[in-house]
Amino acid sequence: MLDAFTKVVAQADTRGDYISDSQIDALKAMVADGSKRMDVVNRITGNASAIVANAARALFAEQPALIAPGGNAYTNRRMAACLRDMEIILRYVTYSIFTGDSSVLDDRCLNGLRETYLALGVPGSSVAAGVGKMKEAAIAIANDPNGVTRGDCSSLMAEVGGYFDKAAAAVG
Ligand code: PEB
Repeated sequence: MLDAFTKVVAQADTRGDYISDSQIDALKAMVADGSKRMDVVNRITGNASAIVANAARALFAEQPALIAPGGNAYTNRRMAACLRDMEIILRYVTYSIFTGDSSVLDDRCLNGLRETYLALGVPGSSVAAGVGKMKEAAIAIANDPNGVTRGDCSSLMAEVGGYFDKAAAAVG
């Protein structure tokens, strides 16, 4: 598992070279904006159950076959598994935001997930749609200018969106 710092070190080590100025500048900028990152993680984590529940509700409203008899979220057991999966994916996204690197999401959540859903008969495209809804909700909550020191969060929001997109693309 890497973070933004260990990734730079690993890359430099592979080259057998010192860490470059541009890499140091990028990490400096990340440290300077560290409070924004912590606020984003804190907000998403604190609202995780609402983000998951609302995304699931919206997904089932859009794709009612999922909750109809024979659907992939029909029966409480499958519904519970579905909500749990969305929560797991959201949790790994928060880890990636925190570390500024997607390796934990890639290695421990997304690796083999498409194949798992294929084997289970769970429609990956529906999971991807659910992840897309969590992305919208998470960014709306994280990017709310009220209650925090205001600043430019556009690049951080793009990074956050990228982790959700990665998760959706891995299963969709
Ligand atoms: C991935 N999901 C399920 C299983 C696994 C995962 C391994 C099988 C074992 C079990 O049922 O618990 N587990 C999950 C994950 C990690 C992990 C992400 C990462 C570390 O360890 N059903 C729907 C929706 C979708 C869904 C489209 C959005 O209709 C999910 C939610 N996942 C779903 C369902 C099952 C499942 C299992 C319904 C149960 C499938 C079944 O047993 O029929």
